[in-house]
Amino acid sequence: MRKEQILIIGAGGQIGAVLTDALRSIYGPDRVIASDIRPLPDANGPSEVLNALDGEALNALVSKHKINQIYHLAAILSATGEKDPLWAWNINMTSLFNVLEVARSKGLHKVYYPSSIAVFGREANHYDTPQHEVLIPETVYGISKVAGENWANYYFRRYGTDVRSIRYPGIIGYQSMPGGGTTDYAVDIYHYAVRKEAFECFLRADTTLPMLYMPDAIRATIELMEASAEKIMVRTGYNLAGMSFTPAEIAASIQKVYPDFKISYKPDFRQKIADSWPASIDDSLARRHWGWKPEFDLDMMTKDMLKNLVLQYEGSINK
Ligand code: AKB
Repeated sequence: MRKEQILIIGAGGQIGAVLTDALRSIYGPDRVIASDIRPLPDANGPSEVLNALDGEALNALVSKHKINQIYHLAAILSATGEKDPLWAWNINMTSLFNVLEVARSKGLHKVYYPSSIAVFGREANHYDTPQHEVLIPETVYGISKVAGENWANYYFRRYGTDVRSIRYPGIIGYQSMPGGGTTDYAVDIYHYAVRKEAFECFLRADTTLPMLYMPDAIRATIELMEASAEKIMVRTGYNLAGMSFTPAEIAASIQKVYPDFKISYKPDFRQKIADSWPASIDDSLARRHWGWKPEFDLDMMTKDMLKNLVLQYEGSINK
């Protein structure tokens, strides 16, 4: 076991819940402190209630648990952020500054800060969007991620704070639900399929977006954080790709397993957000610098999602 003391902020969220378990199996349950704004229901290790906007509370928690690594996963995502832009900006930026400041002042080993494909806008190349691309995002979430990446880079160059980041595509997993994103449909659709319900999609049938299956996302995050520092040559956020598909293609993939599955389309305000994002991502620097390689394609993910969701729904019925 390594002597790391890790704090996860936003451990009740879609990625946080799965990452907490993965890190506990590597470092040991007691070395990973799960925190969230609400009490965590069935924590398999130490947990704390933390409002990431409260810098003093964060400082106290870092001292109490002798934390030397932080994974800062709390954020307001693209769709929710558009409902109240200034509120979303305040949460995303204040929480990041609190984390960067505690990391700088206490000399933490490492910080993980997730970025997103939302950093890109219409001016970026739509296909195979390169790492170093023009960044003019159209959502407040995207603006906060561009700013956040730049602050991460600034803290690294100015203070040597070892902040690492990935520009996540849409993340799909069976263990937890996303909340407030534009790519959330790609999780919901599997739940509808398993419940044998028809699904109404809030994006057009032909909207291609970059996506990643949860096991690949967790592995990428841990591989990035465990790579030796000299390999991390991008200190903003690494482009990362898994697969790209449209709602029609994910529905067709589900229909290979459930031929009767039905989908209809009723685009809402999220269509405009999706249209401003890339269809596919060039992640060659992540591959070259720290060896990133995705494992799951669409059909492999569909089989795994459906298998696990069936087990989950059966388990909840039998409880
Ligand atoms: C969202 O849809 O807002 C997120 C993201 C791509 O960062 N899933």
